[in-house]
Amino acid sequence: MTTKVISVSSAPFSGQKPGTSGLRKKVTVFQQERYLENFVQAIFDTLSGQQGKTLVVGGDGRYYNDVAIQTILRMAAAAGFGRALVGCDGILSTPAASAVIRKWQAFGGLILSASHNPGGPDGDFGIKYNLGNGGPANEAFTDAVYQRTQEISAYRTIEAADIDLGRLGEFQVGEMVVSIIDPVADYAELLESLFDFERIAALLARADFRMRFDAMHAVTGPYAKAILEGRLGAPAGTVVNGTPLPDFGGGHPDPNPVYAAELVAALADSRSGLSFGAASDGDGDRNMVVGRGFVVSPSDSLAVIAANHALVPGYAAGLAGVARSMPTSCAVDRVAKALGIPCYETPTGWKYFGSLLDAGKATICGEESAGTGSSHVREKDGLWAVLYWLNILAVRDTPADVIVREHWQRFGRNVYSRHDYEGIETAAADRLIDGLRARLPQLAGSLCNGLRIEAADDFAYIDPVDGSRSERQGIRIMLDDGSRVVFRLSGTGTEGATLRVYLERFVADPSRHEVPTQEALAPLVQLAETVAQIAGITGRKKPDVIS
Ligand code: VG1
Ligand code: CO
Repeated sequence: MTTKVISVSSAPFSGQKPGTSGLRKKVTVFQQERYLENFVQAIFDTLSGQQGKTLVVGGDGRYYNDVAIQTILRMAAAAGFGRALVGCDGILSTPAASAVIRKWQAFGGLILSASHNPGGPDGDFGIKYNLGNGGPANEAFTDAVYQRTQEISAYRTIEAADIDLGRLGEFQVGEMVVSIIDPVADYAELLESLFDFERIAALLARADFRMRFDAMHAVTGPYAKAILEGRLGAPAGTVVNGTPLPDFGGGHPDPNPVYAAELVAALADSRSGLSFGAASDGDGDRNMVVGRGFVVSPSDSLAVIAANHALVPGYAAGLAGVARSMPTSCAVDRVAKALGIPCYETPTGWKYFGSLLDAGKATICGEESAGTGSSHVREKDGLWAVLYWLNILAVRDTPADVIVREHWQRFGRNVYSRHDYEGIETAAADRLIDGLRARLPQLAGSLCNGLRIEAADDFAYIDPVDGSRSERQGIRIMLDDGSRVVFRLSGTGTEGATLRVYLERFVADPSRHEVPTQEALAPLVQLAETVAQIAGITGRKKPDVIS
């Protein structure tokens, strides 16, 4: 007997436009009747050929994850999917979802996460669709989904009871088979194929090496425990805050020096006995790497990872190329030059790396926002980056801070920082960016606060594989000494606007490498204020978060 598909009449909601990484809204917005259903239906309507195929479903465990999964499973059955692979308890980190899609050759996946945004009943929820390559859908797809949300008149579902997400095994939702899978196994196996687990295990067993991994009560807890404390034998307690909580313990699961301050403080305190620290974000795709009293900047981390690839089994054969998002520092460009490989510069968001990875043009990619990853999946991958670092530390037997300092000695230092102004009025943020855009022609070639602006533009990108063009991806002010100031508005926030100001200055002279970052960048901060009138337009005198 075939299960009856029920069509429920609906009407469009405004604003269902995916941002940098999927649709993110307050939980209360998603809880409106038909809101989630409309968006999921718009995705399914944009697909073709899913009949009988496999859909991967999982999320970062935040509040509303379980409710959304049950709804999605019924709708997936109505849309004709033959099978759904769902992480046990609804858990799948973003990189693990990517790995599962690839390994089982699924048609695609729905990942439920608002990543680094806070969770809980008053927090944020999010959803994004990943394609069969395991990577986030491209702009053409997300634009089509948005179009569809604006004209939707019904969604389709079936009548079926909720299933128990906490039990491994096979279940039936209408005609569709649901396999509840171990969320860690496929992913752990993949990482084990890339890194020298024996050497890492030996490092973790040393009495003079102690590590702490802060999972920030988010999704990486079970993964880090299984891999670090399980397969690699790190002492119990290496992973802290390792149980995913629906509200992340009230915290902000963003691994940066502000929101992971405790970890940074522990590494700065010699009494802790710690030699290496790491953390990851809500959905497990970001990473933070901390040495003794030393936070590794994500842009430097990307460069170090590329420069040391020969030490890591999965990459020892060489890198096809590297890629970074435009606002990410140019440190990795210098490594690519030395290696004689191409370096691609893309707009912000992992979706732009997918086509480079698929085409074999890049092997390693990264973003300044603590995201690093490689061709092993099509997402950034927090634990991957941490294991990569552990592999380097194990082979070089050198502390993390020394590795970075030696890197600067060899390549020079791209001093870098990002200043975020959060929750500013949307109208003011738009005014600021529009004003900058209008002044671009005058800025290029001008002298400002005694600094020579060589070029100023609004970054546009043409995908070298499919030729698609993305415009208005960030205002760049480039100085004649290679320094840069970049302005863009966040596409992941849910309240007002967040202005991101990215500052970068190249320092070749080793005797100046230890100058404190904010001090070295002070003239650029002033320049940003002068050209953008941040205080004047937004009323903010200083940023909320400096990373
Ligand atoms: C931010 C970061 C970007 C990252 C995106 C998703 O976007 O800047 O580099 O790809 O978050 O990361 P935005 O538009 O707010 O600047 V995650 O870990 O939230 O999926
Ligand atoms: Co994330």
